[in-house]
Amino acid sequence: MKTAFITGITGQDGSYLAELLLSKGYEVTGVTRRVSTNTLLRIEHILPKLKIVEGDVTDGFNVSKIIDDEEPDEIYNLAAQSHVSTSFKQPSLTWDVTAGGALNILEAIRYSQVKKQMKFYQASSSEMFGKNFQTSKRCLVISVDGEVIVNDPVAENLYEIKKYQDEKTEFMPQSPYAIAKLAAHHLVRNYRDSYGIHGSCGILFNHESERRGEHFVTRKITKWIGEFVRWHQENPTVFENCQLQEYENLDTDYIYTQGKSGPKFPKLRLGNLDAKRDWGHAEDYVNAMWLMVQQDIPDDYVVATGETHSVRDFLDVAFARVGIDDWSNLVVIDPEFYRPAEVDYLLGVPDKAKKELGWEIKVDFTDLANRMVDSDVETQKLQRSSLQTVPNCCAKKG
Ligand code: NAP
Ligand code: G4F
Repeated sequence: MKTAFITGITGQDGSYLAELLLSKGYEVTGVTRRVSTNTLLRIEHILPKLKIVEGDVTDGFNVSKIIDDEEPDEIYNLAAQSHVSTSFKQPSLTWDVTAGGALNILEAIRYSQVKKQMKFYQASSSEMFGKNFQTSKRCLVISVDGEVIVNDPVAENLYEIKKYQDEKTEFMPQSPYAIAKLAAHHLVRNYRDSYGIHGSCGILFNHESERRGEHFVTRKITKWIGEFVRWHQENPTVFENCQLQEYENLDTDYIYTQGKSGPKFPKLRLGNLDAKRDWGHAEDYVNAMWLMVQQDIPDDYVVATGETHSVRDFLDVAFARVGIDDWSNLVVIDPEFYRPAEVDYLLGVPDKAKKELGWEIKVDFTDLANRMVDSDVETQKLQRSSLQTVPNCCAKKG
């Protein structure tokens, strides 16, 4: 039986990866940090099948001890301070976890007795490209038989310029998070070249899911929609003749239906709506991680859908799912959510992963947004009905 060790098992990707590896018959060990709250929610359903060890990737001794004890066949380093905005506020912590953590694992592998049998996966990120992209030019005017009839490079409007990132695009990171990820990325390459470690980096573009952390923009939007739909349903008299999108815009912070004295609901506060991302589903992306590790020769791969959409596009699709065509009165632009430096545009070309790993996506942009909205609406519905059910111990005795 193959064994795998996952750091970051309590996170979005860690939970899907653990499920995937269990389904393939692996024995899976995951590291969790001792914290004062419950971080096991995403893996609660598979906990009995996992081995959980206490640890922290910033503690090199702890990491070495776990790797020595477990001697896993495969190590997946998903642990990170992964929130870009937070990395501007806590750059030092972000560096220690995201760059230092990777170094601690690589050192542990380097000195392990079974180094040659271990395969390592590092969670690199499209954030490393930052402001940079490449371009390709495609002529839009062709004749019926496919022949290019205009070939004048000056006539720019006859051409489509595609901006994209792939394995050959130079990195130009824009945040402490991206810089720490880039350091880890180079460390893997350096340890591969210097010590023959089987280390691969997945340069993964944004991937989301029903389990996405609540402070990333997609989940922040869908969670708000779930709560808003619930509020709408809990105020049946107020909403008797009111379509979901008909609200009074009395001030910038709240949604009202009957003037300022009536029930109100805080608007959705967001930052830059024009940023574009290549968004896929996490379940598809953990499969790419596993495929990389199965290769004989370690390498780095871009994993992406090949499509880009703005935050605005995501809002359109997510609100449409609950019947709202115009969300402009429900959203407030709040400068607090702007970043000191932004990554404006990400569109990955995953040709290498498709060709060499046979990797494909199953969930597209619209399916992703719909699944996330449905899940948050359902979660709120369940919470509402559990509140309405009077527990036996509290029910009035007749
Ligand atoms: P996530 O949900 O934020 O999960 C991060 C995980 O790291 C959590 O399990 C967290 O544990 C753990 N962690 C944080 N600090 C740690 C420490 N000091 N020691 C041990 N564990 C620690 O992130 P994700 O979306 O699943 O992403 C997984 C990895 O892929 C991350 O490295 C992320 O940077 C990278 N990545 C993500 C994307 C994306 O779009 N999702 C794209 C490219 C790369 P707690 O539960 O205790 O906080
Ligand atoms: O959802 P985000 O916070 O994701 P971001 O910054 O792209 O980072 C995620 O993807 C990376 C891969 O490219 C990962 F490496 C990283 O760990 C993380 O998973 O923000 C997406 C975009 C940004 O341009 C941001 O400025 O949405 C914009 N945005 C607008 N309003 C917002 C908000 N982002 C957040 N988090 N919150 C807002 O209110």
